[in-house]
Amino acid sequence: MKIQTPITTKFNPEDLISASTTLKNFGTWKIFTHKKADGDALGSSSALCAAAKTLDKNAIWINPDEKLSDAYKYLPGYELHETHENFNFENLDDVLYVFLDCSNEERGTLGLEAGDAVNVLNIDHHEDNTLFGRVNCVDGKASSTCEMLYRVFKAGGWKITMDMAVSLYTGIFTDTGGFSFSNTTPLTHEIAAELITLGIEPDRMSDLISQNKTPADFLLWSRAMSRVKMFGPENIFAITVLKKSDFEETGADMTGTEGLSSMFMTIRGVKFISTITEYPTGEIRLSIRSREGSPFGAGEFARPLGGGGHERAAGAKLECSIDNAMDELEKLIMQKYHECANPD
Ligand SMILES: [Mn+2]
Repeated sequence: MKIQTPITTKFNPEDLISASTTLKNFGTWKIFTHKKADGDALGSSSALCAAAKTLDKNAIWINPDEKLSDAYKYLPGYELHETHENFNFENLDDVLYVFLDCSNEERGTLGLEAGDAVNVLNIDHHEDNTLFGRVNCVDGKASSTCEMLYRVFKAGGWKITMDMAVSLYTGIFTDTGGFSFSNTTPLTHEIAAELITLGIEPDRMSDLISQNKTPADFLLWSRAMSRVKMFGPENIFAITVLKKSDFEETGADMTGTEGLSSMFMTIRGVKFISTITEYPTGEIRLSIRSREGSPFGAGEFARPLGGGGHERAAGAKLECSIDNAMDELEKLIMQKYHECANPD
């Protein structure tokens, strides 16, 4: 297993200038993001494609997912994205590979090996980013990759068009849970304010982003809700499970789980939750959330399981059968809880 060390050094604002200069130096940008792309992954990809237009660059937007969430169809250029699970990264003079919202080179389209001599620009806000790019612009304190991208655009003196604003606002809104998570800073609000000044309508954006569940998604969610198990001291832990058959029987697809884990965080007193999802491939993945008062953070729980993410939101894999997954996860959580309660 690869040990990922969280970034402890302070972010250097010069990195914003390096990122914008690097973008300006290349004629073609191939834009990559992580698997199971969320609002920030898609918003930042779309924003960078929109920026390419204003700078007369050639941009190609590439995703590893076969199907992207329909909820983000409104993003400018959404219909132009391509799907590649694997990609042949080559060292070409005028081609820049831009990775957005990826904490390491394995989270998205595969094919890039750490240390490959190709032009990679890595723009992200994950604290556990492995700085795998030739140029890295990573601030673990930023709310979102869209916030990072806005700062890169500003550092380059680029004009923010309405298309760019719609995309940037989407990523900032979704990664901050509508400006409600602890990653929301004065800067986040300042950027949002400027996007609103440019013409963004917050009520319209909120409807576009939040009012997007299908009836099948609700049937799926009701199954997850009916299986919630709460445990631990004062029931601060909650877990649930969705099986492959739940997707087949409700008609929901894998994008239907977006927002589900955050919804479980609304249970009074719950400080840490994890949703187990069985993928069509049989792979079992955990979506993890934590809040103030949890004995350990989401990222801290995910890392020993080969996963990663932020303090408050993370993901990992679970190696067991789906029928034992709830028991297995409960055991892992209680183990971690006892470890934290009795260090040594
Ligand atoms: Mn993000």
